[in-house]
Amino acid sequence: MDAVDDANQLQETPKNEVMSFFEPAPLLEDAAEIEKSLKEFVDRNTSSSGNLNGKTNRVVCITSGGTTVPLEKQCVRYIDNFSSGHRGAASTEYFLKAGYSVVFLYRRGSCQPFCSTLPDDPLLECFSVADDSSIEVDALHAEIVKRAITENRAAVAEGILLKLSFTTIFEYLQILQLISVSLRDFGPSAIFFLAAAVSDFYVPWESMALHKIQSASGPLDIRLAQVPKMLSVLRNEWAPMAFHISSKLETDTDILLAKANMALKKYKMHMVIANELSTRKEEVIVVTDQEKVTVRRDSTRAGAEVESPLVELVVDRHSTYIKKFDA
Ligand code: PAZ
Repeated sequence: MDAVDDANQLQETPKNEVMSFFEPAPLLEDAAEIEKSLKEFVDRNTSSSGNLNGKTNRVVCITSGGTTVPLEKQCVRYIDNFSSGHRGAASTEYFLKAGYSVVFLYRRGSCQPFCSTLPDDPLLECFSVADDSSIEVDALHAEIVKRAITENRAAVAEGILLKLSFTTIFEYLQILQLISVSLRDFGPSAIFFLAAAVSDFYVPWESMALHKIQSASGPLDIRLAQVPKMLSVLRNEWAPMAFHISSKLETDTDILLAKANMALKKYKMHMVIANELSTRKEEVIVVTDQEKVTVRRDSTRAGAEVESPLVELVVDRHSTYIKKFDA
């Protein structure tokens, strides 16, 4: 990349690009409901009795899973990506353990916190019909089912876990905006831990077909527009005081660190989690402006996840960040 490219890459996202994404986009049907849950969550977690783990009220918004790009307004077909939501779901558990309250913004149908050790089809594989009126958990899965149900319910009932779902890129970005504005009162005590795989390209709403695209007219020719880079808007306007962590995934290891560094500088992230597609469950490289830390799963422990040391590192660096505001 030459100097001119570099300068272009470091420019902020123009306001008109952001407006032209949001203005024609379909409005969230359940915006009022989402705002209400966010208000309840914020009230609960800013009150002195809010956080039961005795730490000051720290909060993290975790995004998880992939956004879809609809090809039709009455959507039959859409573009999707590989993300399973495991990183976001597992990290939610570790942040809760570390005393954080969590807003979990996840793709409908993707991995959920406390469920990673359940079989792929829990309903059919964990339960059996005992008689006409009762269903029981198979002994083999009893412990993990009990843990998943009790820990999830406890976190939701205590008001320290709020789950909000999205499917499309339009829903994702609108809900992220609502969350970031709602969490402003937490100032530097809030983290944005962006582990979703967000579409880079989309079909603008105004140029999208209304009905199912017909195959009779031959090969499909679609022009995708670039999704405006909302990271800089989140960082600079929606949640300027928060601690921001974005993720960068590549399949070509030769460009991974350069791309992570670029994201760090361009969007003024506090951390970028760099990972390669095939090894993302084994190791990640955490890039900040002062260090590059390789974080590995403890392969000597069965069931150990890379998200455990990763969240530990994030919590440590977030504590240092908060201290700067106390001084
Ligand atoms: O959801 P998952 O556990 O399968 O994968 C997580 C991840 C690797 C998609 C995510 O953490 C990530 O790196 N997101 C950024 C994707 C990107 O650069 O487009």
